Amino acid sequence: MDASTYAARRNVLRTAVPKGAILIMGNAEAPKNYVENPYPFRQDSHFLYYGGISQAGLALLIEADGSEVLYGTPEHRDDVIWFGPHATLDDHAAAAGIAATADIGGLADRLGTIGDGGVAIHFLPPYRAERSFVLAGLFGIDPREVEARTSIELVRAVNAQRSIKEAAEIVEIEDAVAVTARMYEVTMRSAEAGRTEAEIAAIHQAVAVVRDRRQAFEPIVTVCGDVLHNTSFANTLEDGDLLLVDSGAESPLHYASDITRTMPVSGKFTSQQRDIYEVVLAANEAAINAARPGVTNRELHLLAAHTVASGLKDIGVMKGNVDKAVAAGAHALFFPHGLGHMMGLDVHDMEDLGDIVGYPEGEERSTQFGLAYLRMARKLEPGFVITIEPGIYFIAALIERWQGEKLHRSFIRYDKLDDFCGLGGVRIEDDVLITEDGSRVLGPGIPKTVDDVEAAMAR
Ligand SMILES: [Mn+2]
Repeated sequence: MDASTYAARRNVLRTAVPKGAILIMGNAEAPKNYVENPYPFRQDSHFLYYGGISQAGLALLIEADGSEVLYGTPEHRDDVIWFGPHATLDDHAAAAGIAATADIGGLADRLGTIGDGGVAIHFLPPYRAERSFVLAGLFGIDPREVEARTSIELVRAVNAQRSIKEAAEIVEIEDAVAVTARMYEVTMRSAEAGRTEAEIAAIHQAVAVVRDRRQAFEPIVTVCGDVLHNTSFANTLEDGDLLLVDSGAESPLHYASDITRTMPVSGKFTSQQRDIYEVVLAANEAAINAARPGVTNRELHLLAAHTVASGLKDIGVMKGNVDKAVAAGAHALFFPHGLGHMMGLDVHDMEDLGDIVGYPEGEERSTQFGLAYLRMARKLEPGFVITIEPGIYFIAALIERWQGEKLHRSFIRYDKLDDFCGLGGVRIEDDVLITEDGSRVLGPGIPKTVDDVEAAMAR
């Protein structure tokens, strides 16, 4: 993407927020255990969207008259010792189509002058504590007052703009998914009894690392898929286990991908695993086939829930009227999370802006268990990129709790659940673009049917 792309995006934003100045803050380095040993740098996604500059310590100010200034730290004569020949602040500004640069040391004074003139300064809510302190310093206020000073007008404008992906953004996402597809190809070939989750996680991520790509988030690689946010790699794979992998590489411009596949360590699903897998696959495909403009993501979620409940009834785990079971939320014992989320520069795109991204104004999250975890409920539009990631899990502690509380006994056959203990979890996740008349799964195909997964695992 070149300077004209970023300039055009800023023009759209300027038109959507016509009055006042707009301040887009870049990220600073984040110390891990002491200042000089930071976490790997990741630029703020809004800053990437409007400027594309992956460099710490910058701020972009769009003044009320439309003039733009990139604020940063001027070159120090010793910088070349540590960084070698490198792009200067002026180089970065030129690449982003920003006409002027200034010392960030003068930003507070400039903001003060603008504010004294009675002009509003719009900025987005901070998601890092350090940002709150920086903003507090810039505006001369208490850090606890920063949240209340953020601009809902700017939040709405950014959400509206970034929700609709441009063609060049889809290219980036498909590039990210393509690398992720290679990660899964190697992983399906490598997963076997005796190897550890850590070994598989290393093999999996290496495919991205050797291409100089980062992960969009910390991957899940586990034989305990029933622990939904399992970040441990401590187990050894055994025949009979299901290995669940949820991961995604970043594109060169830091767009995300987010894919989940579940595979049998032995290379062949048991008949019980296959039964459960086929239900999750049916839910994944039903939601993808139904995804189109005008449909709400809540409807897709409930369609997937219906498919899960219906399939589990066929298997003998659930019973009764499927519509009533889903309305009551009984399926959430097995499918407790939401169907998916927006994806773009962030793996959960723009979640720093809050529920405004996933919920239309005036609509709140449900309080029902399961549906409450649906991050994205709003009506789909062409250009949205969403994940579709239904799953079925046998979570012993949750089953025990529900059974103890005698919950949904008319829909759940608790007496049958002992047979499924130890199965873990199955999730199948794809990244999906909403098109003018339907949807398209992004990236090259990644083995998903029982036959294709088993074939990809064959050695
Ligand atoms: Mn996801």
